[in-house]
Amino acid sequence: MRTVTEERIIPTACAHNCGGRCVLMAHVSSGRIVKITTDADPDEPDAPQLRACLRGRSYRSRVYHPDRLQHPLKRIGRRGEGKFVRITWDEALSEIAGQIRRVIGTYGNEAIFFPYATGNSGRLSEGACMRRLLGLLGGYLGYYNNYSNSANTWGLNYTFGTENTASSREDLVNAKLIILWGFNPAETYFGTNTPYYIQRAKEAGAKIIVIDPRYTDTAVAFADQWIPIRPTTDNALADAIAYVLITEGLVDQAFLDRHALGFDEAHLPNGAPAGSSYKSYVLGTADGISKTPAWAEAITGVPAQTILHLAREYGGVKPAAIIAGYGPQRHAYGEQPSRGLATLQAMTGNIGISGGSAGAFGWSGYGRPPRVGSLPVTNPVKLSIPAFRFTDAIEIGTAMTTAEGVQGGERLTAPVKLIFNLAGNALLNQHADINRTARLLADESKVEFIVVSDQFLTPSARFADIVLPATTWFERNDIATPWAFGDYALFLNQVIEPLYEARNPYDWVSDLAGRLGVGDAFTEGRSDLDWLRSMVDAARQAWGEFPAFEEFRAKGVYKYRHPEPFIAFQEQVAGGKPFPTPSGKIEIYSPRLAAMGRPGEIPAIPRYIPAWEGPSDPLRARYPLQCIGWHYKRRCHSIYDNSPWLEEADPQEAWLNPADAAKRRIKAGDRIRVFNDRGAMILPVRVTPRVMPGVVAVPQGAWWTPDKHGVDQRGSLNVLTAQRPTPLAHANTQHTMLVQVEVVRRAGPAWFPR
Ligand SMILES: Nc1nc2c(c(=O)[nH]1)N[C@H]1C(S)=C(S)[C@@H](COP(=O)(O)OP(=O)(O)OC[C@H]3O[C@@H](n4cnc5c(=O)[nH]c(N)nc54)[C@H](O)[C@@H]3O)O[C@H]1N2
Ligand SMILES: Nc1nc2c(c(=O)[nH]1)N[C@H]1C(S)=C(S)[C@@H](COP(=O)(O)OP(=O)(O)OC[C@H]3O[C@@H](n4cnc5c(=O)[nH]c(N)nc54)[C@H](O)[C@@H]3O)O[C@H]1N2
Ligand code: SF4
Ligand SMILES: [Mo]
Repeated sequence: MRTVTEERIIPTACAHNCGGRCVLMAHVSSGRIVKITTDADPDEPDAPQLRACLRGRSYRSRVYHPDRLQHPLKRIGRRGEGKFVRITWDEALSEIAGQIRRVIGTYGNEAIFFPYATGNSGRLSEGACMRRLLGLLGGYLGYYNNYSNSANTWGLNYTFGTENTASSREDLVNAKLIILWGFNPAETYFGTNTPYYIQRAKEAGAKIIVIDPRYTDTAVAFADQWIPIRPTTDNALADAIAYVLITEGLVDQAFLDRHALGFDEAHLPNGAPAGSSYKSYVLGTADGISKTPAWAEAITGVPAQTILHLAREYGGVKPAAIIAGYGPQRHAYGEQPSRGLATLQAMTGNIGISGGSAGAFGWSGYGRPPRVGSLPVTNPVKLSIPAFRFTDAIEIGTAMTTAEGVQGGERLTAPVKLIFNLAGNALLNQHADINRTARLLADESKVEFIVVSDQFLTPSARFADIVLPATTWFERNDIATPWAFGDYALFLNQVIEPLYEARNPYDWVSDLAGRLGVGDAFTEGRSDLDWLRSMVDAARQAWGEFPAFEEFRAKGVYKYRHPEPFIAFQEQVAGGKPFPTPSGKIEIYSPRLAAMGRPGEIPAIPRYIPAWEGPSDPLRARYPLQCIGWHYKRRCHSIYDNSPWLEEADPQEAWLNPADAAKRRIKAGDRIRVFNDRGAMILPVRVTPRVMPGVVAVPQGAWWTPDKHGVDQRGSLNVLTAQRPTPLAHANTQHTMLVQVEVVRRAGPAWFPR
């Protein structure tokens, strides 16, 4: 007779780095997760349910995936070849301890690096624990920036004096017009429930316009109008909108006079040359070119009439919000859209008011609520590099200087020799120019040792010397909080015992710390639960209503409630407080940027700069199509690429306009080769008018799967992207590339890696 064990329901969470974080309820029977459900609390306007999406709901398919890493591995073949043998944790940790001692002894702590990695956003993640340990051992080479929005944050800092420029989402309902500019929250969320707030605004009567080369899911769900635009040309559209606002008297001059620097000649700072204001640039006083809608049409592909109507609409309705995603800034000169859209917001006086907007949709936090703290880490090494330039640090080592973005010193004092790639796939797959990165990593005379912790043998893990099998959220306790917008905290309860030989980060790093003689300093005599308890105690000190540890744990979620929406820069605009820039104004003209003396790439005012590999690059003779990526609903970056459930829901395919397909005799259902000088990939095509002519769009995050000729067989976008950073922020430009596309009629190579 079959015994039926009672089903228990344990609160835990999905903490993928999609910007959201959602409630998961794990149903367990006989020690096995049999079902996942989600938030069943009442859905209240000031505390909406945190319902999981398809990805989170299929987390069970990750936990019990047949390819889960089961035990530690040690490389035996050439690096990157993917040949490993099974070893014990004891062997793995003594090898790692030995490598840490050797590298610190030979090269110094500055030779140890952690690439960007967002796979585990818990408070006790592998990255948090290992940074704490290495801090106790003298430190490691740090990084600044991220892969998400660094061109944007630099642009915002130079304009507003801070990157925390966003109002809270509850305020969207007060906007009469919302322009979603390269923003696709129906797929990317940017915080659980962002589409819900847009829906509320729509129901309250807001008109919604989407500006994107693709007719996105967001456009399908919400848009009254879709304006397709050529990638990299957003500033030309912004400049032409500004032209119409100026010439038709739609500028809020009183706002600019009070709050802005350098919009017009009368408000230029001392020392700025005559003719250098934004208005002079737009009207063509300085260069003889008026930035008219007709001028912008030729660049952007947006008809002049459409631009005229858009400008009249944005200048004629108040309050109106421009909500930009990060798509427009993950490009060559990505700092410019950040500053250009801020200038339009200032020109219409939509900053600091309810229903308006400032800057792009930020996630760095708008100052509320007090967040749950993290594991204390102190890094004695002060040197750091831009996150996106770690392969440059590998390639040129101590020749890397402030010119390549080194901070905290003039130059690197050691080459990168030991890498800890923990819960990340940006060692290879998510970083630009995979073929170049693979060549650099394969060279054992450069990086001497690579440790990877993951749940799967990802393309990055294949380049490891030691692979450590990681637990999933369901196998450990932790706390997670979302990007800025979600006013809540989640407790992830352990649901099942760790599978196979997978170990929790706090557990194996404590073990490693012991081997390196700093066990007590690392743990301070505390268990993982003790640390989580101390974080909750501190959160309670700062926010009296935060529940006690056991109560929080039992419930699994705490939702903060706020009586009013947060309006960014209200204190400055209504209260007369200065903006946190050196001049106290919104710096449309930035004296700090002017002082850099590189006006061609880093202008003092925002402006359209034709991109490398953009629509006017002569390289288009060989590679005529602009290729962009996007963050796809069926994956979180590369996570779930190996999930058959999600592949069935949303396959990996390239979008191509019917006109471009017809020119190349490509039909629906064909397989196509997408290629440029850096690489080639083969994947199925979706012939669709949902992408504008001249653009091919490939969802980013597929696992690199090269055949023996180096041609990727999966559609892993970074075989085509370039390791070329933006000029100011040193940020990634992974949406900027030119390609050619052809149909694949038969198997066989057409491309070889350099
Ligand atoms: N499902 C899912 N959600 C995610 C993630 C994920 O991997 N999967 N990742 C999360 C992370 S870490 C991040 S940083 C964010 C990323 O969020 P974003 O960077 O905003 O997302 P993208 O999809 O790259 O770009 C947004 C839109 O910009 C468009 N776009 C591209 N180039 C241009 C351009 O030149 N001009 C204009 N106007 N539009 C352009 C794209 O077609 C896309 O629809 O998403 C987060 N959310
Ligand atoms: N072409 C192109 N490339 C891009 C982007 C783009 O738009 N276009 N976007 C960029 C952006 S915005 C970002 S944020 C980066 C993201 O880059 P990454 O942070 O590297 O993203 P993921 O692919 O999600 O890698 C996370 C890894 O962690 C593993 N993992 C998950 N949970 C755990 C855990 O609990 N423990 C351990 N040890 N491992 C775990 C997963 O299996 C996965 O391999 O990608 C960037 N790359
Ligand atoms: S992937 Fe993001 S939106 Fe989906 S369940 Fe997880 S945290 Fe929520
Ligand atoms: Mo990101």
